[in-house]
Amino acid sequence: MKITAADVIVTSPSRNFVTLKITTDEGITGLGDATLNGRELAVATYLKEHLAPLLLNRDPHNIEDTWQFLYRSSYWRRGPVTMAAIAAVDMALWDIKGKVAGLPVYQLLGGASRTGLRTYGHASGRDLPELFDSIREHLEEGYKSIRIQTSVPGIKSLYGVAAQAQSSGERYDYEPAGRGDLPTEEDWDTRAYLRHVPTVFEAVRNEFGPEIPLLHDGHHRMTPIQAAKLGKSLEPYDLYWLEDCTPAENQDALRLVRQHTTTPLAIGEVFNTVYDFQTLIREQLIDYVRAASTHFGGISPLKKVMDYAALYQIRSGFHGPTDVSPVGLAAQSHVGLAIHNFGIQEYMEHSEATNSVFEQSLNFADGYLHPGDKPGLGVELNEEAAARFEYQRAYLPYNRLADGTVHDW
Ligand code: EZ4
Ligand code: CO
Repeated sequence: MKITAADVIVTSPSRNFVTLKITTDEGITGLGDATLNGRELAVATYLKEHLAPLLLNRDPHNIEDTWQFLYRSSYWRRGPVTMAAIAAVDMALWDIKGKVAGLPVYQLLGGASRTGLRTYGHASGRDLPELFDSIREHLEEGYKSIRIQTSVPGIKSLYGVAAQAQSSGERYDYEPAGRGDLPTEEDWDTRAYLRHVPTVFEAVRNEFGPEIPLLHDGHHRMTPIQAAKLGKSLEPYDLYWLEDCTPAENQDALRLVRQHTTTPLAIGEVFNTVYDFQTLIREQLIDYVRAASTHFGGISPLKKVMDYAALYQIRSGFHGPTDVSPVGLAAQSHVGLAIHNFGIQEYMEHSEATNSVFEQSLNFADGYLHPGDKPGLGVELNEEAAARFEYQRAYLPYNRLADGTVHDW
């Protein structure tokens, strides 16, 4: 079998997505997700200009060889653009292999280790009553675990909620990539945040009891000692995890945080390769691997990093915002179903418009996600529908402190 075409489809049903479609001489096609939120066209160009010509005439069955060839032959390694492009190729080849075998990809990865993937959803609100409503809504939809983000008194932007959703009053279903020519500026004050967050968790525990697993995302905004302080102050509320407490570039920072708190830590949504996790896993500085198949080079390296993490009882918590497309979500759901050390899957439902473009066998019921049993990844792209949603430039927001200094967002 030979690859005869590698096409890149950019579409924007509610938000931008970049999808690679690989076609073979036997007419079998495979899909891969190459969406890099706010920088989508860089990956589309990387794929079109640099990888597509290398794929033609290759045997699609040689997934590992193709991955190594694309990773090593570029000379320039790693980085989100390169790794999202390689991820799309890797996923598309697993999709093809599954279709040829007549099996869903999780079967090729060793078969199911569980009946479904436990998920968590995002609850947020401007104040406690609004947050409680959001939590109740998620519980009614079947979610058994919930991420909590709220506004902080004195800060104008509602942390964890898109500026657009704030102004329109919509429920925060979509990731905060604001469409427009310039990013939205938000404000931030870490001291106010550190005072406020424990009071929110105390109120949520008082209202909803001790059982629900609760999560929180710090979005790289704290210094190590601030993160240590937050971890300690949240210990009475028994968090499932505290995510991205410090900026991801500095892995050494986690040693300090770890010495001070038993709040479990999750990190890695902006990581691209196993090397970003190497110290964190070997020194047991984290509890959950937050990588997404899309930004981590695909299914093959995600399975490998989880096998490495298993040596240290570290589990998965794959990044699952809506900027991971249904193809990327399916890819990591197959991995999650197959590995023994699965932890939890983040799940934000895609919009109806997104689901009209990506037809999926994935299903969500009673808080559990399953990639379905269609051969391959279980996602097909409706190209006619995709063509109806034209790309629109979009940016993530950014933060400034009261004195005008740019801060991590
Ligand atoms: O801001 O995916 O845990 N989830 C997150 C996401 C990220 C976006 C960035 O593209 O932190 O909401
Ligand atoms: Co996050």
